[in-house]
Amino acid sequence: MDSKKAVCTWDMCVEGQVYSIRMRSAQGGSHESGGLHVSGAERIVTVEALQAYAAEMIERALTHPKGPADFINITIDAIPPEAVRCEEPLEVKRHERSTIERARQLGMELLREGGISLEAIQKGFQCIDEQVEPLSGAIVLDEAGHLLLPEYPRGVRVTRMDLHEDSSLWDRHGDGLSDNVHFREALVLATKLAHGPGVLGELCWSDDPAYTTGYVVANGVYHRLSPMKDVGIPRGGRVFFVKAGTDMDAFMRYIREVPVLVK
Ligand code: WAQ
Ligand code: MG
Repeated sequence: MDSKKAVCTWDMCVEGQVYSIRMRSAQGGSHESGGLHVSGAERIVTVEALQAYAAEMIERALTHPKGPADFINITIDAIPPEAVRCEEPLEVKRHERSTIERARQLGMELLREGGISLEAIQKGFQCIDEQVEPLSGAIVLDEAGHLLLPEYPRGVRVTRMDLHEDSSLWDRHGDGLSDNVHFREALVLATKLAHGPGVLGELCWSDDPAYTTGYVVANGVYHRLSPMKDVGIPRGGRVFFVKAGTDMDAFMRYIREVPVLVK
């Protein structure tokens, strides 16, 4: 199987049955019972491909750099084809800096230009840097830095998204970027999120100890920033910045339930 591509074409999406398949894994038991998050993955695929993707996700949870998971949850559900939304990928810009401080400083400036206060941005960095237990999802802050969903101390997860087989992304970036799973999955998530109700921006870097490139989304642009952390640091996370007053039930329904293919 070519794991690079979602096996869903535009025609199938509008005419045939597709499925959301998603995996989350943890160590020391399930997330609900206090286990530590190891990894997660998301695809939208045809029925013929489900078994192969399930196998790939299990492999991924068992071979993650953070160590093998002892809890793996795979959820599969059918999606009505007419519910699938297609979105253009966000514009991508690349910024490399000589130090973490400089890359982060630029990330802060870009988020400021997106209408987010310095307090909120600093709190966002703190939420990722100072997490006591690994985040398994994103922290949601308003533009002033207030926690919008305090009932989710480990974060909320975006689900039901993938890259469309015919996406322009496959050949737009050249230089091996299309083979970069971190980048591809992050751009898919960021694109879905950016179309959500009230969303102003996002801050992210990986929990993969070897992957030091992170990103911010502001004003509709996905800014890749290197380096956002030192090699060897197992802490990463996401912060979603959402306008104060946004209907958070509608926000949660969107990030969890609306299937989005990035084309
Ligand atoms: N929904 C919400 N938050 C999530 C999700 C999700 N589906 N998946 C991961 N997170 C949060 C969670 O807190 C993780 O610890 C954190 O994000 C990092 O997840 O252009 O690989 O999968 O090269 O490690 C950035 C790519 C890669 C930059 C980010 O994130 C680039 C990455 P990871
Ligand atoms: Mg990861």
